[in-house]
Amino acid sequence: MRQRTLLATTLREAPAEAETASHRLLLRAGYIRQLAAGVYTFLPLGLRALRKVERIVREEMERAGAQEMLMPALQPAELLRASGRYGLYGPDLFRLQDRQEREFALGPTHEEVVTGVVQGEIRSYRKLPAIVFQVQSKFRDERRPRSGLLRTREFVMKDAYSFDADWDGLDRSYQTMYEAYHRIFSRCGLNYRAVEADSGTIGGEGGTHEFMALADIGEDTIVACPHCDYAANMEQAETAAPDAPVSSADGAGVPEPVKFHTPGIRTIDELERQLGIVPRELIKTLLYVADGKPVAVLLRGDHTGNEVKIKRYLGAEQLELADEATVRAATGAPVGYAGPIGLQVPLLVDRAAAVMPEAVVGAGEADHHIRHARPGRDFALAMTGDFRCAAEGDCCPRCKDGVLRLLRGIEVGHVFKLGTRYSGTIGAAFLDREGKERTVIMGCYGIGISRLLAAIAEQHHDEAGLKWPAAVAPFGAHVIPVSAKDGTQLAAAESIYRRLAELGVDALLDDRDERPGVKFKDADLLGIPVRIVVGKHAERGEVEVVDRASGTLRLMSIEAACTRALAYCK
Ligand code: 9G3
Repeated sequence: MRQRTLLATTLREAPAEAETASHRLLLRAGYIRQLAAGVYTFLPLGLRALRKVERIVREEMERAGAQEMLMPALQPAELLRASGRYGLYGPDLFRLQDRQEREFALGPTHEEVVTGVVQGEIRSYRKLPAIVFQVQSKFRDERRPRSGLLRTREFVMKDAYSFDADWDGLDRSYQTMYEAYHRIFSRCGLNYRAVEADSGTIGGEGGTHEFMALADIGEDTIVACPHCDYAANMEQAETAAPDAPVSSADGAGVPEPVKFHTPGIRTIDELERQLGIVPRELIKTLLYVADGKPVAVLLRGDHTGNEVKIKRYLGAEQLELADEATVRAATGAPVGYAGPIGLQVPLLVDRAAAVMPEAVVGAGEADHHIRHARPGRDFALAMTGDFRCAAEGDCCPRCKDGVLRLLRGIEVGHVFKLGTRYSGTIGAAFLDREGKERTVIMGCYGIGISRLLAAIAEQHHDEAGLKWPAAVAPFGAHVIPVSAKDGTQLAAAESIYRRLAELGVDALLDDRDERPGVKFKDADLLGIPVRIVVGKHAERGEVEVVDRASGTLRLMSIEAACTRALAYCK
């Protein structure tokens, strides 16, 4: 394409609200433009890159045996009601009415729709397994859209769904898709981890994995062991069972609990700064409300409560920290002084707290704490479990050798074993080889295509601009005549542009009447991986080949330069 016609103006700087690199650079380089909060236009450059990502996804989905289809964005509300999700997602769901005031939603995902469609097409075990996928816009009214394409209210998703006759079949489909995801993210040049995850609100009975692009601005925290391949989303990450209590079994050496005056000392930090009590010597008592009922969670002072684990243990739908009034009502003490001794609410004790020989705890009375509280002696250990977040430095719960590290990630893919969560409610059955009716076993597999493009940009840029991996770059090469006036350079650039087209390299020719500095600054912003600069050497039939990622520059013949550019596209 000729850059003179390209619909893309580069900006000297991005708007103030653009904090992340991909947001700033995709705007400055003319890839996207914001229409509304979390709603973006893909200009030609952005769409070309998006299409490159889609092509990789399609190729790997088809290689995995999935068939592409396309479902509507408009979904009748009664379909979402049938699966119980019309209310579940509340304000996140875009709702609208048609001219007869019939209720619809703009599809945030398509489990219900695809189950109904496939039910109509598959009646016999002979048609199973089946995997279908689509690449389509999804709509979710995010409370806080942000970071450009990383969190939008309309986005492009590849969503795939597998249908099997039994659980073994689902395991095979899941494994096939899991491996396809590895190929997709590798081909996109992404630095990513597949992590064990929590199935959250989607339901389903099986495992689930998330694919996380490593990035400091990532919203998710990953726990990873450098020694074995254990990696999990922080929400789900197990913690190693602590060593058994070291002190004598009956704690004979532990004195009776002693209350002491701690006026105005309400936080762990103040206990440490004013009384020298370190967090590891404490057991903190967190009050939660689970489905309306107060529960106390006891954790060692330096640990953090994991609400996904607590919720799962209690089988609770709703879980939130108790407010001040609830803490007072349940514990008789203000926040900061709640303690386990004599507390009349269920106690969930994290394993690491349960094995402490003794601890400082809140006294359940304003301005007082208690020393020498002993788990099991002074308060019950009826409900002990893993209720804490894994922490940097924990030993790996799998190999027990590695020391866990925390990484930040952007979720770009998520694969789920759904089981009969939708086929059971929407109804998708088949006749097995004995003619018996059975419910299909499903899996679902998502990739945020537009988010993936932004994640790649987050990992591939420098202060001058984007640095696309060749596989997703909007053009295969950038041909730049240095002088817009020099006939030799222009002619050489034109012939290179034509030669590249013959070789099948889709190039961008900077034919603009601009100063060299402007052309090079823009080329740095656009981030096309290889640049052929046609300068004064053109008289001798030589051009510069510049590698955008490394900055290396090499002088070579025009033919060699074209061959070199072709090599990038392989
Ligand atoms: C909704 C709304 C938001 C949602 C969902 C439904 C997330 C919802 C989870 C998934 C699960 C899988 C198929 C591809 C892979 C991911 N946010 N999820 O179901 F109504 Cl408003 O989308 N879907």
